Amino acid sequence: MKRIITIQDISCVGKCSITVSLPVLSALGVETAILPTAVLSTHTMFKGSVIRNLEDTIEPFSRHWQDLGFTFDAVYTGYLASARQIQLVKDFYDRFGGNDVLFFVDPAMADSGKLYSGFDDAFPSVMASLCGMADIIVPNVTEACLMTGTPWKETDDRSYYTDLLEKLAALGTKKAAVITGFPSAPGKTGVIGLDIKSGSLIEFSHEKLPVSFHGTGDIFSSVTVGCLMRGLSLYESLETAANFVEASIRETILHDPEKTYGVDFEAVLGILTGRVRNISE
Ligand code: PXL
Repeated sequence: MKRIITIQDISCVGKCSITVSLPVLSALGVETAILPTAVLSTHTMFKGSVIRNLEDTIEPFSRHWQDLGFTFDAVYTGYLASARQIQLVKDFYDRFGGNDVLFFVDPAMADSGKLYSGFDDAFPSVMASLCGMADIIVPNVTEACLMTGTPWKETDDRSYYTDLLEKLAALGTKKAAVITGFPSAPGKTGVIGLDIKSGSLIEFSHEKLPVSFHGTGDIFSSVTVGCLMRGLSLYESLETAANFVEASIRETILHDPEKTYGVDFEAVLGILTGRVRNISE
């Protein structure tokens, strides 16, 4: 069984980061170790979240694991709260990274043209330097703009997104840059990505549902990493992730949902176990 490590926060209530990554990756049959960077009473979209920073554990925990000889097939990072945490993640990758270790970075820090609360304007360039070390990065459009110094706009001009992909590749990312929330056509949303070695584009879209929920980016990334670990291609992994997020949203809107709380992905986890059964047969 593949063993990966995910480095992000634990938001105790409000479904995102580690509390969604673990069930999703387990459903995909991937062992997931965790390195929590902070514990929060809720994620930061709720007012007044109480935060306990855990970044001082990153170095001693990783030294312990190194002494025990542990290895990981992938290092997957999500929400990181400070420039110091990013530096500590780079140090972690220096210890545990390597050619056979997938380094997957979701630069979760912004959406709809704005940084999440708690980040300053200098943060995206530090996140960009982490993306430059990664194999695969999955920013949304806002994050891609912030990391490349591109003015954010809502447009369906395809060349805006292909230019963004070129600029993301120039950060140094090794295998693929993928932009989520790509408005491929009116009423559609999707993914556009660049396979950096071959220069080919990966693209697909599906119906844009009229609501958006917190935490779906974390679910998308977790499914993608899990599918990659199970041997699916990047295209198949991204498509499985997008379909799973869409199914989670469809399930959620049946019950008069609270958007900040997150989606009812638990109800559709069977899609992932079914997908894995298909791969193994
Ligand atoms: O889903 C991204 C995320 C993760 N963790 C925390 C957050 C956010 C987005 O706001 O606040 C703590």
